[in-house]
Amino acid sequence: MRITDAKVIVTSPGRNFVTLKITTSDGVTGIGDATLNGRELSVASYLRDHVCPLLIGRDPARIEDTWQYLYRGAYWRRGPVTMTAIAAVDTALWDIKGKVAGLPVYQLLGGRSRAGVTVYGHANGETIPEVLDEVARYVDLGYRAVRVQCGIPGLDATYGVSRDKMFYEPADANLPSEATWSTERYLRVVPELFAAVRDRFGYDLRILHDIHHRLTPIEAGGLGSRLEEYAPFWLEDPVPAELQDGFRLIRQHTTAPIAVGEVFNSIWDCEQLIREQLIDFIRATVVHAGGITHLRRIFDLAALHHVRTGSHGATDLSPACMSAALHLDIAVPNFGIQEYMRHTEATDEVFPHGYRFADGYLHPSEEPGLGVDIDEKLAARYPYEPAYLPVNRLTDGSMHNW
Ligand code: KDG
Ligand code: MG
Repeated sequence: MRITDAKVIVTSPGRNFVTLKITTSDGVTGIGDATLNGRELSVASYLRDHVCPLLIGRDPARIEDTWQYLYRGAYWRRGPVTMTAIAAVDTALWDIKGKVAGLPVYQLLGGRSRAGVTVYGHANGETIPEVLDEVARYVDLGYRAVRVQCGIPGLDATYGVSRDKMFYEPADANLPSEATWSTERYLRVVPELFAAVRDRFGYDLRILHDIHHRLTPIEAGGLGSRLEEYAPFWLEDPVPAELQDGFRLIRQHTTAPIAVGEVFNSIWDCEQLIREQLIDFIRATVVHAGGITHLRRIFDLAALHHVRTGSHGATDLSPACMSAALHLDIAVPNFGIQEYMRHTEATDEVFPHGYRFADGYLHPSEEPGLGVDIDEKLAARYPYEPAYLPVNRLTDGSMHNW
């Protein structure tokens, strides 16, 4: 069996998605997500112009060799565009392998390690009472874990607080919109938010919070120590992770669990964080970290160092990524939690899939392969729409991290 076609499909059923579809000489097809929010067309071009021609004629069964060929063979290693493109190829080949074997992919990864994949959703609101109502909605839906984010008094727009409640769609304009940030105001409101959530919902619910790279290590350590009494499940992305030594400083000041990695694209971005046990959860995901093959490698390294998984799963990661993530989540020994922000109805129609939510868990598809497809005719009805993520400035106008 040989690869006979590799096609890049760009579609925007409510938001932009890039998908790679590989077809073999036996007529078996596989798909992989290649969506990089706000930079979608760079990956589409990388695939179309530089990767697809290399795939034609290759044996689709040689997943590891193809991964190494695209990683080592490019000379220019790593980076989000390259690794997202490699991820799409890798994911599509795992899909094909599963279909050829007649097995869901998780069976090829060692089989089930748990009954279901525990997920968390986002409860957000301008005010704390609004957040509490959103938490209640998730609890009623059966969620066992909820991420909480609230507006910061005195600031117009805050990360994580959006109009959409069940979806997460920050790429909101054809040029980047601007948000304002004040660390001082933020540090005042978060402990109040945690206190209110624990007061209303008690301690059985897992509560998570995303700092979105906005603090310094010492600020993050201080916040973590103030939140310890509310037992956070994790504090996510407390600081930009380029300076990995900074995490030692956080650790010196708090035992609040730390989760990092949604912008990581290779094992080299987290090797020190994992090896020195500076984090508790690694959030790298299939689409941005080199596919199932490479993410498995990261998760295995993490398992050696008491680090659990907590993959990114915002709405901008397509159902093709979510399907693949669930096969890994159900199989690996050190699974922690999976983020699950739902997709719009239009997206679900373009990407028919077999995973399902029940009682706070997602369950991967039992169909051979990944159990997800793309309806190309429907996809063609939703042309690409330029959309950027916002940028973020301090109150004096200086650029800050979004
Ligand atoms: O594309 C960026 C989003 O996926 C990101 O802002 C979402 O931080 C995020 C999260 O934790 O879901
Ligand atoms: Mg995040």
